[in-house]
Amino acid sequence: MHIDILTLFPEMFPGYLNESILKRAQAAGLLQIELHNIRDYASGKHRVTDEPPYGGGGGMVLKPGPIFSAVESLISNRQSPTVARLPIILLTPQGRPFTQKVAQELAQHERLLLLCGRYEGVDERVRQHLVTDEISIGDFVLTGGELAAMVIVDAVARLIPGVLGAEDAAEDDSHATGLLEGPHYTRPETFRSWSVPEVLRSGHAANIARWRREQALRRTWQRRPDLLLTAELSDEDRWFLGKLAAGER
Ligand code: 6GU
Repeated sequence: MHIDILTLFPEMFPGYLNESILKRAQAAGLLQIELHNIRDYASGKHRVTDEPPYGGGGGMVLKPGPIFSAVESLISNRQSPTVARLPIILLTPQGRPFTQKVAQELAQHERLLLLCGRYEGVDERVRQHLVTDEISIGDFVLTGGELAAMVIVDAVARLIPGVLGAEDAAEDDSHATGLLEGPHYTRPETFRSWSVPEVLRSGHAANIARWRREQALRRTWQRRPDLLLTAELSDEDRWFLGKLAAGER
């Protein structure tokens, strides 16, 4: 997958993107990230990228010119099928909420373009005539879209086949199954008198799988009961939730 990121602050990115799994994904050729400074596409001696809003009211608004120029220089070949369906995504608190489902949807594309908003906002003509999608990472306000872009790159990249060690490692993730994940344990067997649950040391695969499922159901019921309304649940799951609700488990 190829991801172009347009930002006024490209230097915010390399520290995060060039470590760990994302570093390995890029080295393996599974992920290419290209950073583009919007200022490089601004005209005039001072390369101005933002101006006060028409009508007054303080703050600064990103000008349309540099953003259109930057995007158009990246997608000059509009005939290519990849470019025709290329998502051009504005990161903004007014966007649609980012979820694991949206990450899975974006992971299907060969290429993405992420446009980081800044200051008070972006000229409305960018929204109306350039971007194809707007995404927010939650109900809070950041100083700009850069952190949101990194969040999206991270969540999407780990869904690309081959990026995680075991191919199915993303399948049991919290949210991927519609439930939160249950607890994990590693060595030592007893730490400060606290022991690992017996079932995990039993070697009985079916019992372990059932225990993990029940722990995931329990944790979701305790912390995010809203998720149970849309999760895929078996009859056995519903029986267990019934016991939980009755205070019997
Ligand atoms: Cl995408 N941008 C900004 N500036 N703030 C946010 C956000 C995005 N998502 C949540 N808050």
